[in-house]
Amino acid sequence: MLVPAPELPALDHGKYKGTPYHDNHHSGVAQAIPGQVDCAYYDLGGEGVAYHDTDAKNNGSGALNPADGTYLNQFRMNEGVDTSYTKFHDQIDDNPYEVIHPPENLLYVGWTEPGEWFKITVEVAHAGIYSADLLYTSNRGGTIALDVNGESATLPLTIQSTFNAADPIAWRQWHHWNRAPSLTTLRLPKGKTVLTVHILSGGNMNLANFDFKEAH
Ligand SMILES: [Ca+2]
Ligand SMILES: [Ca+2]
Repeated sequence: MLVPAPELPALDHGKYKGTPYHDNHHSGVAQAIPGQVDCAYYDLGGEGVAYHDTDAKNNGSGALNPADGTYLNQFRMNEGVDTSYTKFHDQIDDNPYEVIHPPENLLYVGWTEPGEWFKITVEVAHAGIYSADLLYTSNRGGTIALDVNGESATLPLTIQSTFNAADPIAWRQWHHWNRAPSLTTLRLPKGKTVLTVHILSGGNMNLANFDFKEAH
């Protein structure tokens, strides 16, 4: 849903202290639009700056995924946002009850709760209207919303439930992947831009990535 904006909000470089994510395996270059924007590479800057999470613990990295020295299990394990990755053993994220199969070892943000948010600095090739697909799971549905440079840019976006009663394994309801086509359309300014992903209601979602394409 497009919300007309009389003026594109510009990024206030003096105000926002977050920076694009980087580590030894991932460059600090802002994720590019058009293109796929991975939620797990939300910005560096910590609680209250780059994100707000319900608890300071990462319930995925270092917890569900024990700290064993591997990159994926220990990914951002000391940050509050809860992150995990897709697993194909035992038909966890490669199961017959999901709509699509995600890539293996794909990092995502999970354990989402209403009121949580995280920011991602992106680099937009040119100003324009973009549509975004979302790769996600949601075992009971919910709503999210996006800000652009701190200004509300979408109405609440309905995330369809991926609950499938046919699945005999209860915990796997968190692993039924789907792609929401053109979940939203939004206007983006050219250049360095900060997106904020807000969890509004429902929670219990796994958010892997938004795929931004220019809308024609
Ligand atoms: Ca947490
Ligand atoms: Ca959380």
